[in-house]
Amino acid sequence: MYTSIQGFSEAFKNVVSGASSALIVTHANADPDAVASAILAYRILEFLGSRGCIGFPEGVSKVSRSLLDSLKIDFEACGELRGFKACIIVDASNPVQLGEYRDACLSAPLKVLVDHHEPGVLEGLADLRLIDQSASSTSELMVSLVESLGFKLSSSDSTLAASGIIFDSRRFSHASLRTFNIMAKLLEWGCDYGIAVEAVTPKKGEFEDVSRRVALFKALSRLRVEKACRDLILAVTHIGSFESDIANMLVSLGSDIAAVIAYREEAARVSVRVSRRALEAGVKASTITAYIASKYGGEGGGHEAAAMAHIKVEGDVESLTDNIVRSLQGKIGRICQGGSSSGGESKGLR
Ligand SMILES: [Mn+2]
Repeated sequence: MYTSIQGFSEAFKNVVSGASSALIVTHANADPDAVASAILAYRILEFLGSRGCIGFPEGVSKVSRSLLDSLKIDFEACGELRGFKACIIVDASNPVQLGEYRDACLSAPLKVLVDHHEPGVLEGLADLRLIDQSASSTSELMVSLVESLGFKLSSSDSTLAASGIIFDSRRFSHASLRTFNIMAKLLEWGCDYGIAVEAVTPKKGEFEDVSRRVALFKALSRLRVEKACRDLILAVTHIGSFESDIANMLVSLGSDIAAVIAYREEAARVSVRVSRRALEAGVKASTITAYIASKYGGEGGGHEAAAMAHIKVEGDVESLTDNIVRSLQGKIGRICQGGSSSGGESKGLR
């Protein structure tokens, strides 16, 4: 596995050059980072004389759609899903995230992964991988790759890549010297910074969307709140959609570990966010989702502060929610005590 661009770039060039057909795929409902990374992978293949097409599982997010349209980004979407010589996976760590492209990707003889999430199942399946959790975004890694291969992006591709970086770094809340160097490079290549920022800034009306507000209050009405690890607040609830938004809101309201379950027949997504306090106590969102995935059967992945688990579900969502509360209380207790004691005794908030 490569953690830096040197080395990876050479190896990538060697294995991918001339590949007659490659599938480029990313996580479902692709956000601007995922979309920009996929487009950059497409341009890189073109530069190396290979042919690729892009598969966006379940399509792209609303924000990504308007970016692709306004910047008039062109690429070939995949038609028939067979016979790929290579699969290039960007910004995803687990097969479940690849949706309808999963089998076509995993059956390709050559699999390449570029990602900045905590390593998941795909790490072990990829023949060549660049995983760098210190990167603000996968777009940042892809721009470095473009640079090290020695070509330039067009101005619209540069704007798209900048949007990916701005979006995933939460407007540079997580950024490094490299992030800013890469941004400088994109500006040199003609990135329109104003457009890039504007595109990923939530519009006022988005927060006022009635279905989102209703979801928030439903989620609050079903909220279970418990203390874990002395004074960390664990908040767990379930909802049909907007689970990630709601998990973010629960942390901004003061909870330390928020887990929001989105239930779909026999399967569920659990979105987890943790506060700075939780991180200081050693409780990471990616550890929580890995634990949930192993306990319920599924896949978990993400970052220290934000992560998602996809699990299989039996029974009703109310008992699943209760069950998750109890097991997380125990797990968090064990993490805080350095993984020794069983923890988990109930200390309900009244
Ligand atoms: Mn990303």
